[in-house]
Amino acid sequence: MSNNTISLRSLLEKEKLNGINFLDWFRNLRIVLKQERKEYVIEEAVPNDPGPNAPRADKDKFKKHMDDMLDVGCLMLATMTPELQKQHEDMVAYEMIQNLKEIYEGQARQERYETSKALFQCKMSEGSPVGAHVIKMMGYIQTLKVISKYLLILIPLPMAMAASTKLLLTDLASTVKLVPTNYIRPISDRPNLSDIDVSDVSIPLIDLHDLRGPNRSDIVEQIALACQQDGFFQVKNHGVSEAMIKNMLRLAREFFYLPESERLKNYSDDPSVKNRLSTSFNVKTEKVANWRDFLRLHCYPLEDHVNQWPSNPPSFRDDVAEYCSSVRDLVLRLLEAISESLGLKKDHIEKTLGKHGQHMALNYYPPCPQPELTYGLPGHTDPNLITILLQDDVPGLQVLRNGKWVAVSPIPNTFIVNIGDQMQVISNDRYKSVLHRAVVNCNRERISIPTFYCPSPDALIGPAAELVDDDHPAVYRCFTYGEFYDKFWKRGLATECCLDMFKTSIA
Ligand SMILES: O=C(O)CCC(=O)C(=O)O
Repeated sequence: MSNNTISLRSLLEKEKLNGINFLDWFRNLRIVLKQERKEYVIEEAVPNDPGPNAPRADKDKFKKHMDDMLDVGCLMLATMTPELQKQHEDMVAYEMIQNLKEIYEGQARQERYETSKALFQCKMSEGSPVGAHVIKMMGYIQTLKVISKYLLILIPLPMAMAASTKLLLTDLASTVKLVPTNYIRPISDRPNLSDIDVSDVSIPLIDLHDLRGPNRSDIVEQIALACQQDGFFQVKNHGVSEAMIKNMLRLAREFFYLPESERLKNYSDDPSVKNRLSTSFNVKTEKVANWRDFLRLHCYPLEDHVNQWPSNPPSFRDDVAEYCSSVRDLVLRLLEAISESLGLKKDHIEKTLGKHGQHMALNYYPPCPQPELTYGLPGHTDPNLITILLQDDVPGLQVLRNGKWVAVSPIPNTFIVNIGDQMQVISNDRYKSVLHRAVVNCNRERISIPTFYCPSPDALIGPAAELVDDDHPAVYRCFTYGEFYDKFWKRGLATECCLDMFKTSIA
């Protein structure tokens, strides 16, 4: 370390980071790291260990990153107040910076908001001198200037600009080297990708071939077990042709590859618009965005919706309509089997649905430069009755099992079926609506196409009478699906299940 470096480091030591001086401290830190050629450790996430068999150059590069990261981390801790040290001592340099930015960016935005409000509300009182009023206004303007400069340092300019000019993630993702700050999850809520179980047998695979044959009761038994234990299962020989599946995935990809201007013809950020292209989950209400664009389509009855679907690619409407009908047949077969598996009449569930709805989402998850900081979709349960998910060959779906996230490896030509909140209610908690989430990766885009089957908004949902007795009292009160769905959208995607609000007794 040169003398020069030592004197530069003393810049930081002179005035320790205490919160209010973050802007100056951060600027000085960058100067020191620039001079030491170590700025990259606060800009890049911790790299993966290349392993013992990696080429020498990769191993050396990894070791250098680790050494520099440790060095910079110690420097940062040594130049903070003890309170900030305590908050950051278990983090590496990169995480410390992300955390500090989150804390101080929020503060700066709040301050900008309050100051702008004060400026707009600043009125000259009658009879008071003009000069005093002007000086007060100029004070606010000066404060706003300082805060704006501060925010630009926190959010690197190209990112801030890109984030503000693109409506869809698809058109932003390829222009950024780092995840823009509005996609970064708090440290306590990140996917922790290195701690995931990857297993081919993560959820049961059920062959539906014999559902109409002599082995029906055996298949129904397998479905019952999967719904009780996992809330998720995969199905093969489901009756939707391989060609149709392939074509559906191809159409989805072609749609998201259309030029921005063509795609944007379908854009809306209003959740009450039934057929629309949008991004994240609910951009109007959410605090942190998700790394996903999606095309939402209502598909039953088809003739009510198909004319509002995208007309490009040219075969989109006809081919997607065919796919929807085929998936509907599959759902109806599954609903019969599930009713039977609960000991109910075959048509119990279908009858409960009223004038039921079928929606689908075409989810597009572009490659993400820092997948460990964000989600495609965070953990949630599905508010509907049952979901039939088609995914391409890129892993991303994870299911919560015994308190641990388990990755579901894609199997070609299978669907993933999961129990939604309404099925949990009808079954009086025998069947589970389970938390699941979608994570992203830095190399490959991913497409998933869930079909959601829903009761009609006025359908009365409650535990089936046959499943309630003295030993199994009703866990939920009766409610309309409309009431449930409304609550679900208002509260957004959250890991606490919306169902708790409908329990007969709050545990
Ligand atoms: O992309 C996935 O695998 C999951 C999608 C999902 O959970 C949803 O759209 O609700």
